[in-house]
Amino acid sequence: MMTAPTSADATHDTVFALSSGAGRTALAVVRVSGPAAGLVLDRIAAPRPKPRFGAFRKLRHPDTAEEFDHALVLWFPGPNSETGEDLCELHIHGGRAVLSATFEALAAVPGCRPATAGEFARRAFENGKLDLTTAEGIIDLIDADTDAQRRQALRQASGDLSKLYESWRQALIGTRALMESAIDFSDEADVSESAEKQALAEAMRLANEIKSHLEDGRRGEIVREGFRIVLAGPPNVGKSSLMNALARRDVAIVSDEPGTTRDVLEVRLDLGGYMAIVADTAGLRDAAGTIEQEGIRRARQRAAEADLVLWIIDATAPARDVPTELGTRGLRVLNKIDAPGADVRVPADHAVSALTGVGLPELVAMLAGIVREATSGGDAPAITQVRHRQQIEACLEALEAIQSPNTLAPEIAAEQLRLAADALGRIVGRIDPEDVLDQVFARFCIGK
Ligand SMILES: Nc1nc2c(ncn2[C@@H]2O[C@H](COP(=O)(O)OP(=O)(O)OP(=O)(O)O)[C@@H](O)[C@H]2O)c(=O)[nH]1
Ligand SMILES: [Mg+2]
Repeated sequence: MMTAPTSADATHDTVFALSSGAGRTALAVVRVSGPAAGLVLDRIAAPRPKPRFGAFRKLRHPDTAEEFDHALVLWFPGPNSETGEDLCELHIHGGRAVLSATFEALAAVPGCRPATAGEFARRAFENGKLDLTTAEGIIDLIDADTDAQRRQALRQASGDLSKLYESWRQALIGTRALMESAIDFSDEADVSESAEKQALAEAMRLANEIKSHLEDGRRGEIVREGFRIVLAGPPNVGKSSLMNALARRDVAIVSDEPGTTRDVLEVRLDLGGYMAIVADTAGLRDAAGTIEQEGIRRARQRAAEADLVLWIIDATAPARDVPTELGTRGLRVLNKIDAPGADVRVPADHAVSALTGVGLPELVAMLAGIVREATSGGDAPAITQVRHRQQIEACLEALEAIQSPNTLAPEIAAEQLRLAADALGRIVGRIDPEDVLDQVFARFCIGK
């Protein structure tokens, strides 16, 4: 994937791209953004239509005047456009030949070139039409596979998170100004002391609010990245069989030989509208060769990072107990209840047969319930990305340095408040190291 150009000249170009889906379609939307967008209409789709009104036009090559399509065209002069620049849209017929003729014609207009991935969004960001958090929401919306992901992304794309972070940032800036006034009036003890007290109280209030936002059980990240379920247990209990049954396809190799699975295998499942990532792992046992040992190490690591561990017990050989390290994120699943000699009285949270499918729908419903529980948290917007979490933690850390027994000089407290506000500024892209911007916008596809 190409990355968006960052040099200043590149943004003076006029860029074009197919913004609708690729392939043979009835209609395709080509967007053109930049100073030459109006010229594009004059040269290819004259006369230029009234701003923000659709008009039917014959499209012609700017040099040969050869007609290549009939299209609906729209004209959005900047700054009232999606990118903030002059922008036009050509709703052409969706065939490959029409599209390539359109691109050829556009490239023939001076100053026009094809857009790189995310370039439209990047321009919108640079013109203040979009903040970084909202941009990330739009990417997530395009990428969303499940209903929960779509709902959360739409919320972020409509600015819910940006508003929250921006409101805290503004409050911190205000608090810092108050703290600085304590410094300015330091020869008037009363004024200075009350300003400082007020600023400290406000910093503490914000710290508490931010802290409760951090303690959201990762629900936003779970929705976005998927709820991580790990299948673990001794060798040969049917972990891979269960994974295949859940995925409804043969993902993992199954055999009666203990130690079949040596690596971590993953499948993505839609569990009642929520994304889950189910991982099959190597059976845990002591006697094992070096490769299997590495597999076991990976299995333990995955289990430690999981949101939920399904500990599989073989009903025909219920030998081992659930290891205590699985803790409260473990669910015991008794497998092979169909097999001759199966002991169905072995204590477990649920019983299934990966072979016949008995008990599987109930297991799926149980898992969906657990994921729903883990992601529910009322109306407050949740943190959706690690990138945000890191900055919020940095913000809180800066604030906590101020509060606890306040021995800091107001100058230092003011500086801590600046650090806290800057951390939040990085989330919405007010303080924008280029590399973060490049990373975020490179995730967009071309034409967005
Ligand atoms: N009867 C019966 N056999 C099962 C069931 N689930 C798995 N098996 C059998 O148990 C054996 C082991 O199954 P696997 O799915 O490979 O077990 P595993 O836990 O992944 O094993 P390792 O990868 O070696 O740790 C195979 O012969 C399966 O056919 C079940 O529900 N009923
Ligand atoms: Mg296996």
